Amino acid sequence: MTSQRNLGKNTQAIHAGEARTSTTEKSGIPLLPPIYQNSTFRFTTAAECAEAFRDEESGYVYTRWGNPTQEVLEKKLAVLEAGEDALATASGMGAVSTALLTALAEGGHVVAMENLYSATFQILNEELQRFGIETTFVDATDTAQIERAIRDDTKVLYLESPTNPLLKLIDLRASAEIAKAHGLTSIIDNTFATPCGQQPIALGIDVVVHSMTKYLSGTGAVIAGAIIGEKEFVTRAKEGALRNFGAVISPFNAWLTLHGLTTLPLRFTRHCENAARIAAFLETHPAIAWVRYPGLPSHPQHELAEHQMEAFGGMITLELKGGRTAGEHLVDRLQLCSLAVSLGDVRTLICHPASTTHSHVPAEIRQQIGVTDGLVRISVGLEDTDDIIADLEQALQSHTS
Ligand code: LCS
Repeated sequence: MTSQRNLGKNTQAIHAGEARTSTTEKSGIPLLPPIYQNSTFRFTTAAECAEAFRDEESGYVYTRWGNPTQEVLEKKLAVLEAGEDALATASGMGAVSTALLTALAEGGHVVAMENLYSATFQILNEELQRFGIETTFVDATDTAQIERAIRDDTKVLYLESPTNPLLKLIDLRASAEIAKAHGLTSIIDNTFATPCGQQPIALGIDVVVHSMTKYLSGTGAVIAGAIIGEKEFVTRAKEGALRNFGAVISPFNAWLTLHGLTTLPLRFTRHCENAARIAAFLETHPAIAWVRYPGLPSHPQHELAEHQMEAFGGMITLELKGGRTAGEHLVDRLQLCSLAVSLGDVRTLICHPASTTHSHVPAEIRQQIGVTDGLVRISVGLEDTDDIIADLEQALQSHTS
């Protein structure tokens, strides 16, 4: 495994975690890791079964506790995110909740970025509150605000960068240093950047979570999530919150994600190339007030993006001059791009966060964090860029003309 960490990203995505030697006496190893679509495992003796219960490393017992297909995926994820160990989960929210439940104890306190995926915001703002765990939301683009919000009982620093949907960036190295100095567990949702766009663990962050529903699986076929971090944390998550609360990934979804991951670096490069061209086109369009893309020099934190990101991703956010009406008009007229939530798909997906992904966030908080009514989010797909631009152009023109 150690040597796999020195390989290139494409090689890691294809080979890491996969068997090179046969586990049976027969020769011929399946080139694709097989799918173990079973809930339980049979033992031949009581002693063998008891041993598997005593020592978890010694064998598979029950798929909620572990499954060979899931474990190949987890080994690949750990290598790609440069973490010691990884855990696959049933969804991105399964990863977020499992990571938080593992890092927190009764009555603790969280400092979190104010602009987060809406369900994560709800977990922190509502669900955990019910158990006496408070969260202070700050604009973590200003790291001084993180430091100021830390209390004696703070246990976790929770971040997203780039954020959903505003593509704000947080200085991860500086944030990780603050967390370390105060003994906090730092957690980042790396869904938008992927391990190809930024490597938070190498920048000092403790735990990475993902919605693998997005770029990591890549084809829009699964709901899945992941946690990557130190072995001690991942083991606690696996043997505690994941197993007992039950957000385990199904073998089939683990298998689909595993194969999606093999093309992640290739896909991500193309997502980034397409997004860069489309962002530049949109920025010059008269119907658009502003465009936000970390790779554009006009992004307020472009310098930080260049410093901490290896690639700028496939997400673009823009504000239409005509507000909500113009936003609805745009999405109604698209012919190639799809009006859909989610992101990281091979297809270009466009959504209107105020009425969809962030509709559960109270209007005044939406306004405060910048999720305005004219905001449109584009997840740039892998189609030919000229075709995406032509579709956007005709949809925008029919409104302005
Ligand atoms: N984290 C981020 C940054 C997300 O964007 C999402 C879902 C999740 C976690 C949750 O992942 P899930 O449980 O759905 O796998 N984001 C969505 C979005 O922007 N549109 O639809 C879903």
